[in-house]
Amino acid sequence: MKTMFKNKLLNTMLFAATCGIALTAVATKTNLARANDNPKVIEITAKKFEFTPSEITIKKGEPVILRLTSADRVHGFMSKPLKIDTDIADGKTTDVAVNPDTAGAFTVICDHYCGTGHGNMKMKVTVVE
Ligand SMILES: [Cu+2]
Repeated sequence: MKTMFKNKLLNTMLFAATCGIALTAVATKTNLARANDNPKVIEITAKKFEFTPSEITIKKGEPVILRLTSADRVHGFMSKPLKIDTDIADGKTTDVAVNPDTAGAFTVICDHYCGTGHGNMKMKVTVVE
């Protein structure tokens, strides 16, 4: 009789523990889904001959939206390793989705000729683990 009670208690405890793990798993999954549905937005402004901010840090495997605007004219926004290649038109917002799969330091350049300082127009994107 005593053993049966013990087993029942053990089963109840096991059941509770399993539920706890399952709930945690569901919560983690929901958080991940939320992060993907609603990625972090980073605003970047381009103007002759710089990007502001000139450096950003993002996380590997964490999708972000780069919200690009220009303060003067059309600029380019290009980084091969980050799989970004777009133009930033004047007077409208350009959203670029980035989901970096490699950690490191990457350079984004303006690849749309915009004047004498064009060759030095770049920004740094650091991807951390
Ligand atoms: Cu340029």
